[in-house]
Amino acid sequence: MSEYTIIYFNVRGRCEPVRMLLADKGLKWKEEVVSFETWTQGDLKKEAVFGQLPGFKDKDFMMYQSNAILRHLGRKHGLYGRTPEENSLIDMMNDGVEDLRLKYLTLIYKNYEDGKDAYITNLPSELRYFEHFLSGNKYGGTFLVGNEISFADYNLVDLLRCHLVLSSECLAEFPLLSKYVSSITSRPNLQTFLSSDAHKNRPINGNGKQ
Ligand code: 0HH
Repeated sequence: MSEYTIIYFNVRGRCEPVRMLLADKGLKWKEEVVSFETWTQGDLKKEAVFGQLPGFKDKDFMMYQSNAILRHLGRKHGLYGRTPEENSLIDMMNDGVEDLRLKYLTLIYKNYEDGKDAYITNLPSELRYFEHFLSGNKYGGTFLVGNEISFADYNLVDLLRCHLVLSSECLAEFPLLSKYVSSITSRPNLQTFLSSDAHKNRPINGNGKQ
């Protein structure tokens, strides 16, 4: 029986990095897919700590907030660095991913038609920070921090893959980020998950824009 359950809408959204982490570690999970009707008519919204999903169950422990879920799994499965400094750098990079994700989600849900061209034009100035940080990794930049994968890597790779759908050439001028995405997505378990129908058929966002 799987110990984990993801409670979320039928989107990749804020849960695909969690799914990527679980799949890469060979862990099983259940999906409780929440429909628009269930969400708007039932009690789930009232029960959710901040009135939003995703929710996540670890046996009978229930929690919310996608980045807290990533950290929870990071702590449990050795995906949070080896030293306090590595822990903090992983937190720092995950916060940077969240900043970019919020900009991406604002474009998708609030300003897609009017804002897409300007967003893509400005994107190199956002991605440059990640390229630069990878270039400083003394182990060669296979991972953001140190020489092991962390929860922040799944989060960044997912967000970069969303951006590649938005603008297929967006990594062309970033050799390290390009290599980073292809090396992480070639990890056998992750590659299997990313080529599964479960992943491919799940919409990226909830409004059909991508
Ligand atoms: N800080 C939170 C986190 O990281 C933010 C969660 C959040 O924004 O976990 N949740 C949104 C759904 S994520 C939410 O609960 C965006 C995907 C939208 C998919 C379509 C949703 C259709 C459902 C009506 N939104 C619902 C709400 O706020 O009532």
